[in-house]
Amino acid sequence: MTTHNRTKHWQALDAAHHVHPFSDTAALNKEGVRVITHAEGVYLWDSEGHKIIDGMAGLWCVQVGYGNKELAEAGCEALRTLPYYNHFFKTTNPYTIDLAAKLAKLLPEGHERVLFANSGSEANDSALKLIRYYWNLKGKTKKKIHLSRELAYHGVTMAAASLSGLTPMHPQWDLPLPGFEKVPTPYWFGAKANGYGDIDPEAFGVLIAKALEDKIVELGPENVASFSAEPVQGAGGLIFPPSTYWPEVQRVCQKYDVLLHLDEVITGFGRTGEWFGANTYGIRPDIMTMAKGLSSGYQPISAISLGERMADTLLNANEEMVHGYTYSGHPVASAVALKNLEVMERDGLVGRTKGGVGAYFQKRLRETFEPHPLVGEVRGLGLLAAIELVPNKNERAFFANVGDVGTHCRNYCFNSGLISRAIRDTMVLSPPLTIVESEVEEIIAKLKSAIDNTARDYGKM
Ligand code: PXG
Repeated sequence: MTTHNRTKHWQALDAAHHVHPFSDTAALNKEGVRVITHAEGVYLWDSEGHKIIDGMAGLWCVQVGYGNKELAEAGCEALRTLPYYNHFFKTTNPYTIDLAAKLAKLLPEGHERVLFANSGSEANDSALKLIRYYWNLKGKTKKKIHLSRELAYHGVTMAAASLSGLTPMHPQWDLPLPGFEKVPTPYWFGAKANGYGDIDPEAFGVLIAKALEDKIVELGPENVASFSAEPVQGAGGLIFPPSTYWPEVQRVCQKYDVLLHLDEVITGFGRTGEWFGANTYGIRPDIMTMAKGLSSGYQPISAISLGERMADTLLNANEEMVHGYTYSGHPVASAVALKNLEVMERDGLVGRTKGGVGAYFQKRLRETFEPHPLVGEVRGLGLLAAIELVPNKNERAFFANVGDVGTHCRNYCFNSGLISRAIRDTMVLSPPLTIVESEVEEIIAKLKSAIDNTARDYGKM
């Protein structure tokens, strides 16, 4: 078969049998999917032989880049030695033991105990169950409401989607479930457009934390179980909170005895230049969830870590904890995740994300895009960045048809061989932590060309 016929063959079979996540199946099949066949470093190749630079590290997860042989070999070795066994029958395995111990060393202070699951959604679902169990054990059985934020993304299970604050995720499934309440997001760039006036970032951070406090008081602290949040909101548009926000949130949660759940699914494992977003912002969570970068996406695995307070209560209940998955702590996934953390540590990937290539990435993005007529803000930390495309450069207002300009720009990126995500009209980057300066330059050049073309098409240049 020729390359092109091979692509057609795969596209036809995919259209006939494979239902894609977050997709309009009929529209997708009309357009035809792109078949990704292999990957190396920061590059992907499709079945037509096109080379694509992956500015998103897959779905914000491939920390060590593609094609890492050490991770592949660790997985193979586990597949040959112990392809599967569970932890239910008073049993364990060396890979999962070593991974748990390694995590205990890397996690924020007090987080010594971990449970495993297979995705970010499952980890968050599990976290909410553990929070309920905690309050039940404490005899505070009225504490049932789970708070989270507008524009939050916490996954797609019934509970994780209920926790999510991206409203299009709800109506198809009659969600959110009862007992899930939302509070505002500390999205300063959108503050003016969202009716908060011309407020400075620090005052805005305090105001939004106060809205959490007001909500807790309104609902009655005796009814509020937890507050869940991403240290930096990812899929909601890369929202970096003002410096005043997290200290205030921490104080509010403590004051009203509300458990603080940090969703580190994107921010974990070096993304912001520290091992966890908790380190970056000085947050002391009661419970944390992580996935993605834990295995660099090479295997599906996630984890839930318990802070001291929750661990002491849950693990000294003197009864069976009735929770766990067939694949909790899967030996192959554990072996790959362990090797991933060892490689990240040995190669100093977190340090280079903060001071080395991460600092270079931030500086070059700002130099290139801050002066651009279509750009309202460039924000970022480590190897995470967002570029707001706006109608009037200095006004912090959005386009009327939210998402059109972003999608237009994203299409230019795709067609030039760059994967960047458009969230509303915000262009987002989250490349592998192994990226080098010349690859940063390639991403910037392609994105610049896409933004220039978009600006011309919309009469802004
Ligand atoms: N929490 C956060 C903060 C996430 O970003 C999840 C939980 C759920 O993880 P799983 O493994 O169940 O998918 C995520 C996932 C996007 C995009 O387009 C983002 C995610 C997933 C799919 C698409 O930005 N994040």
